[in-house]
Amino acid sequence: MNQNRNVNDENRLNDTRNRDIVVKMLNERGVELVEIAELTLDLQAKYIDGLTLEMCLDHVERVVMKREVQNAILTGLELDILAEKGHISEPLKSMLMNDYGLYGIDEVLALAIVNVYGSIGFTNFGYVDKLKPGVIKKIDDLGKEEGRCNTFLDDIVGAIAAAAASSIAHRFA
Ligand SMILES: [Ca+2]
Repeated sequence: MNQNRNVNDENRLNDTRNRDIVVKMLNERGVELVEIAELTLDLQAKYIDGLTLEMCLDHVERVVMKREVQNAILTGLELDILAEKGHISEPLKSMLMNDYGLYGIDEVLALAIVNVYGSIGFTNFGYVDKLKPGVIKKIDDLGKEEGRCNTFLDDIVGAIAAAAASSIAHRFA
């Protein structure tokens, strides 16, 4: 019993520490959590009266506390960064640097985030991926700059927004 409690405490500490790491990584890649919350508000405002940006930010915070989400962020952003540094071999290097349309693994990785709140998340993610609202457009434009790779970042940010929207939907269901 005691040992289980220690393991749980330790896991919680790790999640909090990794939360700080992934938020810092997102910031360094040019994304603030509040910009993700704006996407979430966009997705959910029409369904929930009186939904505020603060409430959306609160749910974005919950999403980035989840280990599956943290692992997907760590992996995806690391690949973008390694591609920029030239530390990835061909043919993957060119696919990542040119955001090759048929690569598809950026979306697959993002599904690990969307999955956390079940099937509602898929619809929201599809919507964000198609319309490219707000910060997603900014990320895509930045990614087209020479030497810059945002192949994973756009999908990860869209997926966090979609997962937060699903978390809100579950809360108000
Ligand atoms: Ca992408």
